Amino acid sequence: MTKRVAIIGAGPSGLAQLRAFQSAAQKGAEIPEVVCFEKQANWGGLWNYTWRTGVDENGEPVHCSMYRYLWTNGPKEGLEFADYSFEEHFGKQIASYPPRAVMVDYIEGRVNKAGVRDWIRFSSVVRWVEFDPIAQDFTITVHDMKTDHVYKERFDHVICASGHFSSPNVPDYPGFDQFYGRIIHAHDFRDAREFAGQDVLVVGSSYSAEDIGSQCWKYGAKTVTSCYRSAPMGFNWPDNWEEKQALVRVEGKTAFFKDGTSKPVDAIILCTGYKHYFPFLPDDLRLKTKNRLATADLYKGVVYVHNPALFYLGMQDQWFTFNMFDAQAWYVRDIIMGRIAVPADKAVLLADVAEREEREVASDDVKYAIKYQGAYVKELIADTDYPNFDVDGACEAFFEWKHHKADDIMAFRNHSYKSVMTGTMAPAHHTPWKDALDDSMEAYLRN
Ligand code: FAD
Ligand code: NA7
Repeated sequence: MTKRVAIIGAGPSGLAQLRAFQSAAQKGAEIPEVVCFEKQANWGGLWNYTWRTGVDENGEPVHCSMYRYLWTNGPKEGLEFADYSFEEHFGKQIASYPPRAVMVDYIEGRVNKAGVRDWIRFSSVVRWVEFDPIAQDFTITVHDMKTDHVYKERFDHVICASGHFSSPNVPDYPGFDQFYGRIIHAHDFRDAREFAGQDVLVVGSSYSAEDIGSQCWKYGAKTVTSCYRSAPMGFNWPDNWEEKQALVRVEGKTAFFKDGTSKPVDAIILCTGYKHYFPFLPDDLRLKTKNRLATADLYKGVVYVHNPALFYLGMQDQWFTFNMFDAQAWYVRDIIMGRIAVPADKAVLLADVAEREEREVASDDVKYAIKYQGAYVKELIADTDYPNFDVDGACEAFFEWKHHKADDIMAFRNHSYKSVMTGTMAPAHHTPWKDALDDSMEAYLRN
């Protein structure tokens, strides 16, 4: 009997998995029956923008953490699909930091070409997954929101691709309950124009703090203050941006910081990261990990050590994204199709995880971390037929990106890099990022 495989989520990771199976079928292999469950009405995961915050049209938590005017925060040359270049999709090379709408078009292009949309059941929320140790299979409980029908189906394998930048980590600070203004988490940030003319405080010192602060600055905030718990971002900020030590408390409209200073603020945006959150998984199947490069409990970063019939995609913190998800998806496909063997001895799986963790913490240098994840991508693609690509070249693009950010944080997106898939240099964008207020696809592609 044909194996049945369930994929949870049709974001970039889940779509990579669909494309991996479809590509094997295209080459003549017999593939399992694949069903992808997606709770949103469309594919694209986080890239599928919605104005909604809180709950969606079905009363489910909104998945989207993206916002208007978002441009990629790293060069597209680091994430390009090895089997579907930007040039193939757009018919020309495009600039290096595309806005979200351009990225969605690219993501969709590959899966439209592969013809896998019919494999996805949209508006279908996975409510629960159980493993039957006797039958050695999984039962998935799904809520079909279109028909308001809850049903169960059995699968031999489950691939969890539900993302981990959607459930916000929301700390509380003394005085928040009395604050005279708006307090939101980055997950609910949608339009920077809301903060035009305001004194904005962003809490956190990672990607969301940097980019949401920059969006507010670009779209007319009066001042931006960012504050850090561990280490400052340390960029050369514009004159009306100040970076402070940790927030301690707020009183009325005044924020107080660890260094003893204070400042009046109109709004507080908590850019305090996300939680790996799987409300549909029981204790024995649920991944518990921090946002790091070497996830806990995943052999080769994808096989759940406590039940190797269960896989997770994209659960790492990410330098590499789309092509890393591809590398993982091709690898998982080949395990399921019997092309790659997973050691039967659990001690071997655990040793693999321990070795990855040890290697990750050996250095806190950024270049080391980028190379570490690059090596992981290489390791996986070496064992499958995913098109080989110049991973070191992609790492070089990331190194340059880091330099460009250090040079001028509000201008790094004006730089261009060379595609490691086609060898073509990206053109310079026609308008500097800080002046490009119209980020529609039409405007962006006018190069
Ligand atoms: P997601 O994109 O989160 O997709 C998961 C999917 O699973 C969603 O469609 C969701 O609806 C579905 N799902 C979840 N639970 C269920 C359920 N119970 N039942 C059914 N379906 C379910 N990466 C970059 O490369 N470049 C960037 O510029 C960039 N910017 C980012 C900006 C922000 C604000 C954030 C939050 C992330 C950004 N990322 C960026 C990283 C991002 O994680 C990846 O690009 C990518 O979206 C991850 O894909 P994924 O499929 O693993 O997860
Ligand atoms: P990250 O990268 O996980 O960073 C979370 C940040 O939030 C980080 O600076 C943390 O500081 C800070 N943090 C976490 N908890 C607190 C509390 N309680 N108080 C103050 N600061 C806190 O999440 P991002 O949202 O920036 O990025 C996630 C993805 O979205 C990323 O892949 C991007 O592509 C977009 P710490 O350094 O731990 O002290």
